[in-house]
Amino acid sequence: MKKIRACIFDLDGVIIDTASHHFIAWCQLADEIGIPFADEHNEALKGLSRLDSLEYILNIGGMVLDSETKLRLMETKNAHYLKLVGNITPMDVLPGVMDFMEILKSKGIKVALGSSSKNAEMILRRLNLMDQFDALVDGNHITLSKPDPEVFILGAKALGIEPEYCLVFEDAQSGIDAAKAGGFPVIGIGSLAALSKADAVIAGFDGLTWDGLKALL
Ligand code: B16
Ligand code: MG
Repeated sequence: MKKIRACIFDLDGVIIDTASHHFIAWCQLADEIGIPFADEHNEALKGLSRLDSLEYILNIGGMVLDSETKLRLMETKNAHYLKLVGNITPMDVLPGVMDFMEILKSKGIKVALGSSSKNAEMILRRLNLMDQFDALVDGNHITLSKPDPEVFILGAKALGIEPEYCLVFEDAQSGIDAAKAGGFPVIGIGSLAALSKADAVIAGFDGLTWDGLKALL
């Protein structure tokens, strides 16, 4: 394993549990347009862009819509999502994330965000986390979404460090595939069953040390 010189964090489901807010918002939208959508689709949806997520749901219902209607539905989903995240505070940062970021700082490891979300900056501001990142790449900067590696490649470029030295943290299958496609080592955050293609899987950052991390790779 190459020496790790940078870490790239996904946002939703890694730094904060907004993956569940996205899922609830999509469930609300699916219900409004009469498409049955439940837990079994949660994993597949994680990490996909807003448009790819909508297409996934429309496909379940065998529904084909024009682009204007799709835009309207994406706005409705985002309004549901914004309502759900309206009350988040720095207390909602997942356990261990802040401590782990401090460890990275003390080791001189660069840190970037690699998120599909167009709401990423707003969420980071609410969490008071903007200062923790040397580079931010989100849904507003990319043309191809996960599982394409673009988001991580742009993150590595912004940090000036080659992918093989940038460790990605991801909670989504699409994100693990994206990291692998770009030549990044990747740690899955969540369950081994869902993220088996990662180099290692951990439940979260709580208690994670630098030596513990190295032992995983
Ligand atoms: P938005 P991540 C992703 O963020 C979410 O996992 C995914 O559920 C969401 O559809 C996507 O962002 C787009 O989000 O609608 O806010 O632009 O996990 O890549 O940080
Ligand atoms: Mg995620």
